[in-house]
Amino acid sequence: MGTEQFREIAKFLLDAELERRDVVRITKDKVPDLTVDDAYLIQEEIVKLKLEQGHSIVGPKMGLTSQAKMKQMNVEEPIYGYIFDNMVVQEGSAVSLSDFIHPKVEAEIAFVLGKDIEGPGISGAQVLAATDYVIPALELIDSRYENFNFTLPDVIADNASSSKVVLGNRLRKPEELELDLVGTTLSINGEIKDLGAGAAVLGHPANSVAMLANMLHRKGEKLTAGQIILTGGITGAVQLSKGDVVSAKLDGLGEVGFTVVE
Ligand code: OOG
Ligand code: MG
Repeated sequence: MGTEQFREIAKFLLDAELERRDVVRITKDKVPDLTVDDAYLIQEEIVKLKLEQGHSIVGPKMGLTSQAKMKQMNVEEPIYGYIFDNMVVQEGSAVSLSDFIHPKVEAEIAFVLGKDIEGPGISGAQVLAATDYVIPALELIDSRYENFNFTLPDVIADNASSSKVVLGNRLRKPEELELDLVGTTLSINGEIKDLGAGAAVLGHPANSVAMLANMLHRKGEKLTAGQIILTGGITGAVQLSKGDVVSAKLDGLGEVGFTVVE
């Protein structure tokens, strides 16, 4: 496969996103032998196309970093993707179901870096030393594939199902908390749908950022100061419906929420 075909598949997935239409996973007929490396090259083309459209990168994100997520999606390896400026939703605001295909929400911890981090061999402790703030976050994922039915290369090529992010208003210094012990609940209309703790994410969410730095190093890239990085769902993802009032509470980090309208 060459750049031309990567770009063609990237456009196919981007069109599905723009037209809010689900598609059959690309490993079904288009590229049955797609490797993980080639899937990241398709993702790179998606990133380029979004940049060409005038959007900017807020930061990379990690996905499938907890057992809850890996089991739910039947994929056993962490992945990364990118969040863009037009994906960020104001905390407390309303999102419209018509902007999505079949959105789900998951509770996460986001890191804001104060210093660049460059792999290889980055540890969670090094990440904590380079982090300015941690923020409670809700990620809205919206796989472009029918029924979120995908394999590892499919979801990588699809920019890790990225769609929207809601960030809490409160910034906390990472050293003020033990992030692995942060109890987390994800509620819809006042009912707890799922719960967990920071340790669900690779033992400690800082390990997720460390793994990301080490994965990006293979492409000659690094994490940069100011980037906002999602560390991956602590909870499983929950399907959204019209009228939902969504809220996550993260012990010591605070609350973050939004509502869903038609
Ligand atoms: C892939 C995206 C995973 C996370 O936090 O685990 C992700 C998916 O589940 O569709 O963002
Ligand atoms: Mg996520």
